[in-house]
Amino acid sequence: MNLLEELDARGAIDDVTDRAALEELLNAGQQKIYIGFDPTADSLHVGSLLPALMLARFQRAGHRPIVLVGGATGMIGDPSGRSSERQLQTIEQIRANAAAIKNQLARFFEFDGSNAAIAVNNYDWTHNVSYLDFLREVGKHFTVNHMLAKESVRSRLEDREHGISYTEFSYMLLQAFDFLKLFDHEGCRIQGGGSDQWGNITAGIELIRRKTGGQAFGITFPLLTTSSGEKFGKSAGNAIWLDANKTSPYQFYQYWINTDDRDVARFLKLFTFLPLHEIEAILANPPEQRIAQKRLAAEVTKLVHGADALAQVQKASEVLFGGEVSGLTDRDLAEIFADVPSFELDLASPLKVTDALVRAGAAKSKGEATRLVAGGGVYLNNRRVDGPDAQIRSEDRASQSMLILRVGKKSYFLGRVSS
Ligand code: 383
Repeated sequence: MNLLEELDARGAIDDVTDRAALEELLNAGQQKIYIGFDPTADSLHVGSLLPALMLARFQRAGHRPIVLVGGATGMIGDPSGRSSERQLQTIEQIRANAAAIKNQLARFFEFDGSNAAIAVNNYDWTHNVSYLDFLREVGKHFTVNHMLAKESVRSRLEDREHGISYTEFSYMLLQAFDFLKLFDHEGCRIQGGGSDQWGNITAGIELIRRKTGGQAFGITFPLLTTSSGEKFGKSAGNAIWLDANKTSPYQFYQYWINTDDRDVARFLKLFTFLPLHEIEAILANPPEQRIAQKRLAAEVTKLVHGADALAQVQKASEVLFGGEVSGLTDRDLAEIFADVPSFELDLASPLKVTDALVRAGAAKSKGEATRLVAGGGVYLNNRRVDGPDAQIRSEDRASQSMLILRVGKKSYFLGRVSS
């Protein structure tokens, strides 16, 4: 299978310009391919994974990825796929965001060797181009008629209430200018992106043809939907970020674990580097074992947060199933047990387990608490409590200031130790 066939088999291609010629170009030798990311936030989210992986797949196939951060385009705002005008960001914000996402992107690529990745920022070649020069050199090659026909503009023209500013209307010219620059200076002939980028990418191909007579190519991948109707990359309305401070590795892992059975085959192909035959073998397991979801979550978490973080979240995920509660932090425990009742306790002096059970609301009375412990159904940090006289001491904390009480198989209570 050649690269495009492999991408097809993974469901990673929505559209390609002149496929036959692109296939020939890729077979002929090393090529450069670029994808742009605008610094619209201080972190990428899972929606950026597909483009990053697309570039990484080209790199693994021997080609050179160019990762473009849109320091210039981020100052304007891409209208593609948006139903309303964007708010302009401050220059400081854009700079800070650009630095943050550049770091995040770097972890997906090799920056050494014969097919090293290249990082660029379009601010570098855009900021000192004069308005007059731009209109003469770039604007002259586009008819407004043609620009109005692009989906990103057309949809906003139909919606008269929102409309589109002249600023956002001009966005496609900036992205076209980037492609021309990378074509001229880097010999880059391919641009990738999500299907929302089709209009911007083809604008660049057209500009290159008009200015140089050369042929450039575009390849887009599908924008994802989920079977459940929840937007891909959101959980209860919140974006799933790649920054561990915005979405913890535990929440990130859980997002993938919760993948619908109907989506898991598609996601394994799109979001992992696992060979297709291995994915088939994983999918042959009974769906109720959720082996496919666990593998998907493990692969993507490792890719984004690293092997150590993965080991930690896997361990944390076992805690809810009676696994060992050790080596975890307050933050881990607070996340794992976000949805269970919590209670305060003071361990300046030892506290009887039965008293703690009443405090936690796990038993209505001391009598009930005593019967629960005597029946062998009470656990402190997932270890069975011996008898009704057992005490909880300061050193029984599972993390800095937390411990876990459990009654029966599934009733958990999070204890917050005040001193
Ligand atoms: C800027 C300058 C270029 C080429 C591309 C750009 C950015 C592009 C854009 N992309 C989106 C973004 O940055 O707005 N105009 O949020 C998203 N991408 C990728 C992919 C996607 C697109 O970063 O479909 C999803 O992630 O293309 O929406 O010279």
